[in-house]
Amino acid sequence: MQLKLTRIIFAAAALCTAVIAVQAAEPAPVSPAKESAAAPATFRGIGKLLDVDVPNRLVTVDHDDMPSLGMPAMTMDFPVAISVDMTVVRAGETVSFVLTLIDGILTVTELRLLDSP
Ligand SMILES: [Cu+2]
Repeated sequence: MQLKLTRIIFAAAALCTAVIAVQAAEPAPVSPAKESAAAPATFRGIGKLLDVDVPNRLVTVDHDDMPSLGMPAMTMDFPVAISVDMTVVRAGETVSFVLTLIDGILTVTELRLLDSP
């Protein structure tokens, strides 16, 4: 009986150690990025493009409710990151987009056509 109990405790201890080892190992690949800056907050949304201003890198979006941002459906302008190809979308189209908080400004960092009018 004593031996059996010892085995159970040993098994439990081994399991705990394994869990700790996994937790300790996980952050390792993330640490280089973590040193430069915390991962920026991103928010996914869907909306209809009312205007695509390529020269000024601005889009006017009538976007759906964005619960992750605590933002109800509304029409608003967003700056578009230089990495996004704005020529693949046009006013009137429905898009899915990703907003990234860059220097405190919600910036479109992904823009994908969902439906053409
Ligand atoms: Cu909004």
